[in-house]
Amino acid sequence: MSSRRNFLVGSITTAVGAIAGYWLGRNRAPQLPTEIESIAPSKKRFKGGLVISTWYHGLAANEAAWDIIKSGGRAVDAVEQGVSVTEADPNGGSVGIGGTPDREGKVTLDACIMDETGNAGSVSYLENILHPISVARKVMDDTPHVMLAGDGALQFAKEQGFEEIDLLTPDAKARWEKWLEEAKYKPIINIENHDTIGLLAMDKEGNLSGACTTSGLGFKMRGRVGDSPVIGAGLFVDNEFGAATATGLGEAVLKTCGSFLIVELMRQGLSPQEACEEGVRRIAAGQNEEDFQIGYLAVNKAGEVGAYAIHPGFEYAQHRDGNNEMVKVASLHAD
Ligand code: SD4
Repeated sequence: MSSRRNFLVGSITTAVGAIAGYWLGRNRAPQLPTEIESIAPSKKRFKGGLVISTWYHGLAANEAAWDIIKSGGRAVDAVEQGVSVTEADPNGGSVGIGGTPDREGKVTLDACIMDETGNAGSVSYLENILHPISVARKVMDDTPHVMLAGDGALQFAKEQGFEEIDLLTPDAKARWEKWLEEAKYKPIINIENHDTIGLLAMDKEGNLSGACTTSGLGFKMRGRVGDSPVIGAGLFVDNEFGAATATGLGEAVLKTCGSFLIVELMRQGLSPQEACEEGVRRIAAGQNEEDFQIGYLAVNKAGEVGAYAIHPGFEYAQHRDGNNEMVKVASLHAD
């Protein structure tokens, strides 16, 4: 009896194992070889120092970042200082003070930072703090966490000595009041809604870091968080291969893990330009991309830079070899 039961249990187990094995085998993606030549980090290493950042406000941000890089400082300090310039500029309209508010008239900020060790910190839905990037840096350096949100992020910021201030400038308030007249919620390509700063820097040790900070989509729903504070979406750094950042409609970047995808493509051997183009194509493949803008910016360890957008209009600022200048970016659609 007992041997019959053992036999039955054994047979059932074998049958279930065989079926599971069949299905697993059938559904499993082909195994990648454990060693892929293109995954070896490139031997070409750039050591001249380099700063790149999204949009025109990147010029001023790059200068502040370059001050740190040129004197031999760390890339992570450079990216924090760089984007702090944009956060403190009340005329920007999309980052820090002066940022466009949400539908309720509240300015809510998202920011993240990632260093050369793969460490990362982030805040989202943070109100009343001038420098969300520095709070994100504190989250990275002084807590065991990666991301703090909303009231908890504000509480942490205050505990760390950050002062609360009103971020809604008269200009931003006027934009909101104008918007309330029709209260239409439609992402607009390139203008008004899109001006996040994503800044990537390579220091003279050849180490990479990145920062990304924004007030997010103008007139967003209260509580809405975009891609910019999400590691792997708005920003990703892999110090062996490269770094990438995103600007534009965060939902599309979130759904494709945009910046991680681009860095991963560089890891697989693509150039920064090829990787950004593929990242944009990946978004365009699944969505109605005529209606919104995405811009990607990336750099690899060799110091090669790439950028690509869905629509014309995206540009980035590049500080290299003593020159800080704007570079226009090619796009998928000619418009
Ligand atoms: C967001 N990606 O919150 C941000 C907006 C942006 O340039 O990039 N603007 O979706």
